[in-house]
Amino acid sequence: MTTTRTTKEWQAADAAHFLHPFTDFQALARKGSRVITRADNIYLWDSDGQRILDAMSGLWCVNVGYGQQALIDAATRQLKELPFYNAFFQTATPPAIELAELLAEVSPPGFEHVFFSGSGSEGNDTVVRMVRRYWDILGQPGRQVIISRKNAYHGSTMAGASLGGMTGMHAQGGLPIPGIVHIEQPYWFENAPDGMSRDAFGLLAAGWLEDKITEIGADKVAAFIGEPIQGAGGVIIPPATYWPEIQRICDRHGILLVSDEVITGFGRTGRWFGSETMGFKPDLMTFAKGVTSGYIPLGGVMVGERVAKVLIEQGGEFNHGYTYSGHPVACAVALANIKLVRELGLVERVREDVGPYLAAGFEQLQAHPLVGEAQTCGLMGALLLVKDKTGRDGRGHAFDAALEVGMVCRAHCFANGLIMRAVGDRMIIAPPLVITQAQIDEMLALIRRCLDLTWAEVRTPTSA
Ligand code: PXG
Repeated sequence: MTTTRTTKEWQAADAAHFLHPFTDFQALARKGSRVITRADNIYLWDSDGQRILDAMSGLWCVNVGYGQQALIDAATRQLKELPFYNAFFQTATPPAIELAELLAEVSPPGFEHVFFSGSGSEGNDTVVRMVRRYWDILGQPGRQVIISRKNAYHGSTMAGASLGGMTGMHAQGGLPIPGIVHIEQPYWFENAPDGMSRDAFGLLAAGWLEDKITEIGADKVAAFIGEPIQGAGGVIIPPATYWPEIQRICDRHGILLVSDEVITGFGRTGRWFGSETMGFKPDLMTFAKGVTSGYIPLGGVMVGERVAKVLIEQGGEFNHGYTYSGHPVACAVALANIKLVRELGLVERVREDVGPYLAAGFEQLQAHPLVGEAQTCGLMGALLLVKDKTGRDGRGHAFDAALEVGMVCRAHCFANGLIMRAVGDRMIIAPPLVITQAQIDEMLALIRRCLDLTWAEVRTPTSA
């Protein structure tokens, strides 16, 4: 049980003992953490009693919203029945077996097997181990290199951060580890040459993968990994031509294709998995977050037929696994969560109802003087804040990064009871999939107010 304290008391204890992730510890200690004490549906409350609309689903994970009794009951029942047993030494527990079965059911055809981890980062560590082992078993141990993309996010373990393309992370700790290389991302605003359509740019950007394969030699490349839509990188939605072309390139060179579905899995884009929305068929899919709606940690890798067959039939022992691979309480919560997603029809709802409704709302925001690009896919969305909207084929020009316009906007969001993330000058949202049309209206009104406040603060005489 936690005690009841004032905000100041929480902040003092927090600063004294708790090292937060991705945080300048001293700066936070000066300012004091925002302490979240409870939540319901799509709303949070902080220790001062302020209500906040959570347009980020916690951290891209609380897909069914807060306070779902079915998940709470599933955890309670399982904690009483069997709080832990492992899956090593030829044992298993009923929730892990049933979840493996259900995951195979909701995954695209050809995914009949799963390897469980405790998080998305661990899932991607498993991916690295598994793809290298795959080529090893096939007698091609030279195929070691995994190609990823700049600005990708694949986690914060040594392998996860190496697969990721965040320069700030690589700068700390001697990363990436050997055998991981990066190509440019399919970000039209930054990377498309002038005069090029989005679709033509999608093909150009996919071609960078083929260039890299040629440079390294296909016989050295194990796999390509990508998020169907880059999440932490700023909700970068690639042109429709991009992923099918990536698929063709991987097929042509026999390279494994890995879809990191940690954010895009379990309905976020209007299909069960983002690779289905983006039109490609991966060999492996990493998942976490939405599998339990974040109520309890769980991750893993869906293993497609091509890899599963080799691992199972020719592999012998795979020397890899975690204490919490298939944790029974986490698996019980995931089972309840996936059943609830089905019962509430959330995947179809995102595709046919709230997704299109959000898209229409974002289209109207496009007219705001600050908004250069407003894009959504399902219930992921990004607003790019720009200095002006003319030139460069209508893309306009970015603000000077030193102005930190995204952070200005984020501060207005916090002050107005809205959680929206800033990635550079991209303002991003990923609200719970249970959000209603009326709640989307409420969220859009808050966003508009915060854009107006930001505009009033940053507009200059030269701004259009
Ligand atoms: N893959 C992807 C695509 C992710 O988004 C991970 C792997 C790692 O998952 P774990 O469970 O190990 O954290 C993630 C996590 C942000 C932010 O700032 C995003 C994530 C994590 C922390 C912050 O948007 N995504």
